[in-house]
Amino acid sequence: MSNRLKVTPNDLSAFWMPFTANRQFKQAPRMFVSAKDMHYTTSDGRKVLDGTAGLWCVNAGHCRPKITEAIQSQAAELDYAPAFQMGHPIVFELANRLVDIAPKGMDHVFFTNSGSESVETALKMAIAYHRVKGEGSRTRLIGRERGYHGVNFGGISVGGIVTNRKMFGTLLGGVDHLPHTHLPEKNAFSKGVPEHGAELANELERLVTLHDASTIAAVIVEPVAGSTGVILPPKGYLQKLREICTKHGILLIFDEVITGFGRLGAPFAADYFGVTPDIMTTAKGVSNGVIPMGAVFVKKEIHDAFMTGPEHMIEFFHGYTYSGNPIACAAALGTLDTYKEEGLLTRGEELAPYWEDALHSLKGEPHVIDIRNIGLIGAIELAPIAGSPTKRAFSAFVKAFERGALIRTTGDIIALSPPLIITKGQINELIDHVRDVLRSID
Ligand code: PXG
Ligand code: PLP
Repeated sequence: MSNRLKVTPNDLSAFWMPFTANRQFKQAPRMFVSAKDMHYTTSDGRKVLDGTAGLWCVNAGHCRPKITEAIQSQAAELDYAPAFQMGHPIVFELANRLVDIAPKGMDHVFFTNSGSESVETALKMAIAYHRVKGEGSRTRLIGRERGYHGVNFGGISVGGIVTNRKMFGTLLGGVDHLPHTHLPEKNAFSKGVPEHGAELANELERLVTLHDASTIAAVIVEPVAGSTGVILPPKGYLQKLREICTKHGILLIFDEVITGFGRLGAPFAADYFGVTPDIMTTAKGVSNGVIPMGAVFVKKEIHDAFMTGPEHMIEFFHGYTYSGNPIACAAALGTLDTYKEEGLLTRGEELAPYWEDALHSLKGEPHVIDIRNIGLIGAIELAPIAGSPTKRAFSAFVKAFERGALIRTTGDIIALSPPLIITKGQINELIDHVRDVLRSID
């Protein structure tokens, strides 16, 4: 074992870990040291089946050769080029390749380095768009309860997860929220999109009546809410939101950071649901999670609205040092090649029925109060331990890791989202691990 694989607890203190119970982790660390395809290897040499594609990002599986080679050769050829007022060829190539697979009409791409940055970019674009169109009073942003849009100030303001908001002061002003669409009393154990709740989209009409359309810039929603525990849009809900936005001149932003790049069995959720937003935020799967990258897709009308004024002037005062970083672009091109060769952006469609049956076979196991699924996403909601919310799911997570499966938990919900290369045999294996874990926890 190399030196860097040997860690003692004293070595762990300097790194303040993100979204982690630091003190608990550092007493009993869980470490991965390598990965290949569907599996990680732990620091004590065990193989762990990846049931979550890392953090919903490693859609093509781990250490895929096309991606590794693309990064290696790009690093040796052009490591960095300034992102502002300069270019390099592969960022243009990548933008074109992305537009080729994007929903029709989304003709332009703005690069970021994460989902959180994609969200900030989209919100700023929406507000600035109305201003360049002469409607500068449209500044209000509408999010949704239980929404997750990353961790920056715009994202937590439109987001609806109280733990991510309450510590951070007054957030952005001029934000309102739609109700979430989680209706377990009507929709528990639905297979795929639930029947009940489309009328919740009409709440947007209520907000328009309250604030007036002339003050509202955009509505941002996850087509399928991931981070908050997999909440699906009721049948017809997204279509209704689209209609109401169009009627009132409000931009519709789909946050496809999780749903983008094949997760639902179609390239994007916009394709899956047949609803095209005005702006679409992505990250994660765009570069298989290997190098940080995000991409915001924009309709032609929005992009073109900025392309006025003197030609020597910057049109949109926004961008990141690493927007379109050459190595991230190489990783993304290697990722798109891998998706294409292996048909991964639509593979979930074939596997979804098998996935659905496997997941719903957990109905009736201890603690299970709901099961939800769509594409290659699954959620198993557990009854919380009275007085100790999240504890039951967390012990399921630790037990699963010990048994050889990586699952993800949020609240008392187990969320599953394996790499899109998963086999039927591995689906069985993953679900069997979860079943055994449910039978073994308190
Ligand atoms: N929007 C959505 C819809 C997301 O799911 C972000 C924005 C932020 O992306 P970055 O790259 O800034 O993290 C996300 C990220 C989980 C989990 O286990 C989910 C995310 C990230 C980490 C963990 O649910 N979603
Ligand atoms: N902070 C300082 C002091 C900077 O100079 C910059 C960029 O030049 C930033 C923050 C923003 O960094 P980034 O472009 O990587 O988001």
